[in-house]
Amino acid sequence: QYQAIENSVGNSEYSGQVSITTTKSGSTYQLTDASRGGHSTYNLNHSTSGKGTLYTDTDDVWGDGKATTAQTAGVDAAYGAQETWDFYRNTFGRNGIADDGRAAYSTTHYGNNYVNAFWSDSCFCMTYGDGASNAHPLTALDVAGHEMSHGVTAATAGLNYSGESGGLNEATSDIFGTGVEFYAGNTADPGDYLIGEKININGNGTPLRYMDKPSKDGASKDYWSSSLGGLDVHYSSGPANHLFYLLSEGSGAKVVNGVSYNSPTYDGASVPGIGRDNALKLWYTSLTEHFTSTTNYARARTQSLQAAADLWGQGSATYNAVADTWAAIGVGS
Ligand code: ASN
Ligand code: ZN
Ligand code: CA
Repeated sequence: QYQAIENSVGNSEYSGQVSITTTKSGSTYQLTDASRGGHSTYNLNHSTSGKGTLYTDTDDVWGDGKATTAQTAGVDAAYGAQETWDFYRNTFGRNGIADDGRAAYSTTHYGNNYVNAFWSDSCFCMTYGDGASNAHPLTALDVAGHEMSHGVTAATAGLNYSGESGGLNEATSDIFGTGVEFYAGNTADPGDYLIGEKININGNGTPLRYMDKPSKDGASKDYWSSSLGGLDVHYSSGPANHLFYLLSEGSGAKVVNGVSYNSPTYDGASVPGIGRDNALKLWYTSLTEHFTSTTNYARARTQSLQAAADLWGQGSATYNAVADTWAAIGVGS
């Protein structure tokens, strides 16, 4: 009675026309992806409680690319869940957010003018607001990957969401949200080192955060200092986001997928980078095998160097580049 339909067409708001997997039940289609644990996407229709209703469709062509059509946010959310699942599975061999094959579920159109999106461990689910004037749902790929990565952190290191560990928790979500965006290779939303560049959260088209130089947002820090832990976790994430950028691309000026970056270092010395794939592998290995709930920046340095030793050997060129990059954000020497 139920049949998985792969290569269904979705017209998303932020990622163009995408391929999604739906389920045929009788003569209607449901936004349930049986090929990825059975992830389902629901429409809260502006409620703030419950699950809402499962998106259904009669012709299996979903959304129209416009935020004013309710189904469109469902397409973006389903696509984000799909690409996040595939990123973790194909990059790290991780089988779902908790590595147990279990799907999360996503709810869209939460409340009114709600400018946020969030993961909750208690429901093992994602919730998306519609943004200011209900005009810009927070369903872009990097936001979806960011939020669901909070579930991965909770299932692994469990970084406490305050102080320096909270900044590392937030950075982990920015790092893997960015990993999801690059992984998807979507031409309408190509990979970049910006967070939230598609959702117009500031009303003037600027991104929410910048990984090459976090201070460009006016509040995040580029480098570690002893006062870092007193900041909001979305600002104390700055140095670790900066570390990830420098590991991926190296310091100085660079253009990636048409976006220009210029990344400084703490002492002005340049660092070469180890490539984005290695940077992601380093952070994932650190998160899942070395970090704990109380890891701070100093411990993240030594723990990630243990991960680098496991991956590439102590004293290897890659290991040494990782050590130098921690110094480039003001951690260690
Ligand atoms: N969007 C916010 C975040 O992921 C929501 C939250 O739960 N703090 O950091
Ligand atoms: Zn977050
Ligand atoms: Ca981005």
